[in-house]
Amino acid sequence: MNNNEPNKKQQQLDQFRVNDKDKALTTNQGLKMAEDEFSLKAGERGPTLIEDFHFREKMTHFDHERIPERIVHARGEGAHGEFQLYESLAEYTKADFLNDTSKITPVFVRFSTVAGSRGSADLARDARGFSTKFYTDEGNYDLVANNIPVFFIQDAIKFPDLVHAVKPEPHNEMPQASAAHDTFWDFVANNQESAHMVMWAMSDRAIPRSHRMMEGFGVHTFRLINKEGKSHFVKFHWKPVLGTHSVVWDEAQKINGKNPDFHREDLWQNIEDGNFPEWELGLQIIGEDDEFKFDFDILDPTKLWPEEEVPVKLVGKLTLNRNPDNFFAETEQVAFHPGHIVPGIDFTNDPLLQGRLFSYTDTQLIRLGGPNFHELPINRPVCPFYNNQRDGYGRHTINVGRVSYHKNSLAGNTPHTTPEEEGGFSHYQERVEGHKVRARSESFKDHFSQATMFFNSMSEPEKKHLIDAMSFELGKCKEPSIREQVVEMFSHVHIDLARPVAESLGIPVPSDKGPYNDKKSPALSQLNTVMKPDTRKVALLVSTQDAGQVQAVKDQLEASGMTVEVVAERQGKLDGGVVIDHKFLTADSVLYDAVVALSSPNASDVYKKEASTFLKEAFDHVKPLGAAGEGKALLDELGFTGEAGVIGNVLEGSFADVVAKHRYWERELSGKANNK
Ligand code: HDE
Repeated sequence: MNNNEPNKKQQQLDQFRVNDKDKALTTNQGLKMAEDEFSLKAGERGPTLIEDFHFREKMTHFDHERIPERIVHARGEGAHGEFQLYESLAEYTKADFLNDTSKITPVFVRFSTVAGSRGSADLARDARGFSTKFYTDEGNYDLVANNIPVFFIQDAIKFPDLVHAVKPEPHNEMPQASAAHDTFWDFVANNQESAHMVMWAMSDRAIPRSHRMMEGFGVHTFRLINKEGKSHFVKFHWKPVLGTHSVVWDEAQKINGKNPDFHREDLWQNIEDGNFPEWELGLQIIGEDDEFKFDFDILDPTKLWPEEEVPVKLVGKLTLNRNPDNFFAETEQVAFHPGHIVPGIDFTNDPLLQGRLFSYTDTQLIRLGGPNFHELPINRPVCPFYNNQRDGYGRHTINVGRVSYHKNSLAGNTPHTTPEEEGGFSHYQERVEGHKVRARSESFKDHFSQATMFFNSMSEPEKKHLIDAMSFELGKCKEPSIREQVVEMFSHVHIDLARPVAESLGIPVPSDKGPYNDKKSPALSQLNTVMKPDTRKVALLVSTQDAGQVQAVKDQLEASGMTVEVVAERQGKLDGGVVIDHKFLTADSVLYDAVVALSSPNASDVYKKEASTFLKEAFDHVKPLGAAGEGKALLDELGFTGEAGVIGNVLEGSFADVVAKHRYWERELSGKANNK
């Protein structure tokens, strides 16, 4: 913590943290129990007695341990952290946490997949949630974001339809955590506003390497309001300091089997190791006068603001530095809401945002069992809160006095309202007029231009991945008509996308709908992101005789910020004392970013076989490969020497630079790497 200022949220949570270690076991009434293994029975072999209050209490509590999972975003993990501003944004907003650069605002962040159940695997092809609760001195501000900047639909009334379509089908509850089925693609073909987000959902963005290597987007256009009451339109971004990186689809599917908690564990372990994940907060700002200056409607949530047209201003840093103590109490019970705002931030008329403002509290009322979930420790603001709301399930606060209404004379008309000039929230007074209609604005009717821009902006490997992803997903659909409808729809995005997908599905190629726009936004390609070796996980394959070299290689890689795990035939220690983290049985190449092989001349046949399999799979997943000493012979045997991203001696030259590049797509494009 800077300024030696205590973290207010952690101080507050400390009051609720309980450590049972070394304590006497009691009932919930505080009664110390002499026995906890046997229920009370009439005779040693007799029936259990209803009198056994201890058994009843223990079993009843257990019977009620589960709450409904989130209807969407059920699978996720969270972490605590803090946010600090680089420069005052007083010109745009009066929000206190965006004005004062010395202020450190505590945060809680939750990452999630969207479609799968709470126990589903992390590497589903899906959008990711990225929710941040800022515990500001003016109340909680929630930025409930995704890792994709646009959405499938333009109006919240269609959200239940979208979610019904993507979730497992209702008759047999299959498939789990996957959009690769008929109802999802039937929805897409018949709701063509989804075209742009489908492009993102089929791109590498939907299979992130880590939640630490993902962008975040507030999606909607919000408003910033300054002290003078002037409003600017704003879009919020999170830019990961480590860059935006993904895995390949074949790898994703295998990770789901080898370690379904891959992202959860990655976040947890890096925080435990002190590799605190960081993002910069970015703002795109458009003045009120420029609302209609663009070739898209800035209130349409299926459109992004190209960063080349509206630059992203980096204004502060988010750091996650503490894991939760209890998953249920914190990560499961946290309740985010895009309507939790502070003075200086306000809404626009984006019809998707307007509907979200209703949905979140509504769903939380059932999920968290009543109207008092704001009192749960993780949800409490760090500033005081008072009003005339009373009672309901699970009320903690003991409101003293007899006044619970406004206006009153008995309590001097308190709790009182606060004038806007003194920090009270007052809605931005936007002028609105119109007929009551159920309609889509004309300006929302272009569904394809930005989908085409996204396609144009992809590099060659990224285009290939998009085509492969659509071919996979549609290939899993059972109804031929759905494949045809979707391919026809995407011929409006680009024939270079629709044609190869149609060919792979063995269906007629739709007609060319060109000319297509040739607009590009280089910021959309992940090839233009930050490349760093930091926190990359390297498997060091060693045979039992390699002890001497192991430490030298390990030290060198760790000095460049990489994390090294030693993998050998058996667990334990090497002769020199180096700990073997995994044996081949519990490790797999898909769980690492890079592989380095060592081998002594008399390495066993088992080692050679296992190491070759490891290296071969990493090569197919276009990962950096290296060797030291005799290990190079393995690379030679496999024919990998001289290929892009393959280094014969990692002790010479900088393997860190090779790892920083993340993947060597040229192997894939040349057909040398085999991953489907
Ligand atoms: Fe959500 N969304 N959403 N959503 N959403 C929920 O709230 C909803 C949308 C997002 O980590 C639910 O407490 C509607 C966009 C995240 O706890 C629910 C619409 C974006 C999370 C809900 C949207 C999001 C949720 C389910 C269309 C990106 C996880 C559980 C109008 C900007 C929050 C809950 C967490 C969760 C409704 C669209 C992000 C049902 C009606 C767009 C990250 O209220």
